[in-house]
Amino acid sequence: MDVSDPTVPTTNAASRRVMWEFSDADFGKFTGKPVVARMNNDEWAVLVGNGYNSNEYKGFLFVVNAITGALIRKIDTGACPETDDPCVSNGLGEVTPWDEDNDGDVDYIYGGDLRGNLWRFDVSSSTTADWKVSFGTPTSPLPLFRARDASGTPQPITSKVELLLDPSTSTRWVSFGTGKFLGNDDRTSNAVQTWYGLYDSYSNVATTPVSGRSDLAQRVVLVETRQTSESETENANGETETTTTSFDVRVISAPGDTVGGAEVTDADGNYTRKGWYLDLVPPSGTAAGERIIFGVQTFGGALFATSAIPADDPCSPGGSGWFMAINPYTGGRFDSELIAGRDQVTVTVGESTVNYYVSALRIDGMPSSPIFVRDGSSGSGGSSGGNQSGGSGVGTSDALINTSDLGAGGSGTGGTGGQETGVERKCSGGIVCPRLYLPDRFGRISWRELIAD
Ligand SMILES: [Ca+2]
Ligand SMILES: [Ca+2]
Repeated sequence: MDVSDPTVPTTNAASRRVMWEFSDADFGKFTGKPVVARMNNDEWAVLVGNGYNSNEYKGFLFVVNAITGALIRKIDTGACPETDDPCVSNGLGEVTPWDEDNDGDVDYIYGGDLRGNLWRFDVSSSTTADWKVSFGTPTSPLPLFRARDASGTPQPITSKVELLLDPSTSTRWVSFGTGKFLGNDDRTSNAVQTWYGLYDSYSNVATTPVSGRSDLAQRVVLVETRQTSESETENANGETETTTTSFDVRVISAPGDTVGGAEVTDADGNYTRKGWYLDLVPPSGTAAGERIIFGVQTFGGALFATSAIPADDPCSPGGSGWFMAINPYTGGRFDSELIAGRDQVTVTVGESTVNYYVSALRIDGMPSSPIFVRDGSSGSGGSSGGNQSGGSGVGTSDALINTSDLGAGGSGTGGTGGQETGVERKCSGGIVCPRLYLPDRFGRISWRELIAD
């Protein structure tokens, strides 16, 4: 639609606004957001996965001219990319673009499908006919990776894939979670779902470069426990009242741990694994239906995800989930107080005890995607100059996370800690705001000089 003029035409508003309409037999039901980006053929395009329940039940990437609505390219990922018997309903979800050479146009596009395939599309050529799936052959394309649980069952990827660059190695990483919440059966599914992080520096590979979880370092939820905080306030009569607030927290393993501690790199920093994975299962080992359906996000050098655990009752909108924060390049916990105000968790390792910072907070009501808001008024040191001062500080900045609550039944986790204690505060409308201490990477982190010649 052309929305460049904000006044609504008095007549024929729709036809004067709508520039084009595109449909295709291989379009299904979209659940993600379309992406508008500039392509290597010098055209602006809309990028979409074909969604679910399309005619052929296959996964396609569509590249449509954003100005005219003409189809530029439709890339078929194949009905059953690997031996997949029986071949069942598939479809490509929301896609994420990547500009590899920093010239402003898209070179790779990533997306996941219902059968656990993580696809990378190569659109780096200026010739659209050359755009294709990066791996395998055009007639027999292969994914970058196929997400499967420990028993080999494919894990659906229905949420956004996050892409990021490791600043210490300049290696591109891709992270995503698995699980779906689309059909009636999904509510009661206790299938094990997983959060993955893979590096991707592959070119000219004819096969699937990451063959399975044996290529990856395993992380686990080491501890899940309840912490109780007491805060004292004075009431109107001048009496001191004690409020008790409980938080469920998690500690996630990290490289070097006895359990879930496999290294991703050797002592020289060379990769010994192709990434990491974290099964969304509590330490008891009993899966509770936890899944990632709102994608993964980076912010301030950390990787975040919310997971959802639907309530069994189809008449209840409630459920719960976890807000989790880990190191993008190891999948492990941070050895710093990232989530503010939570006590450390003491764990017995062999004959000694170790204190770990928490990696996750439980949220009542299934949390949707977090929204990160920098709270400049209460920085805890390090970030002196706001937006223009450059990103070289080693201090920390406070950030608040708004995790809006999907379930009407949930009332937010605790949430009464109050802003003044820096723990967590309850926003209006059932929104939970954990407070973070993040590495200071909010300022200018790179620059580019533009010269007109
Ligand atoms: Ca280019
Ligand atoms: Ca480019």
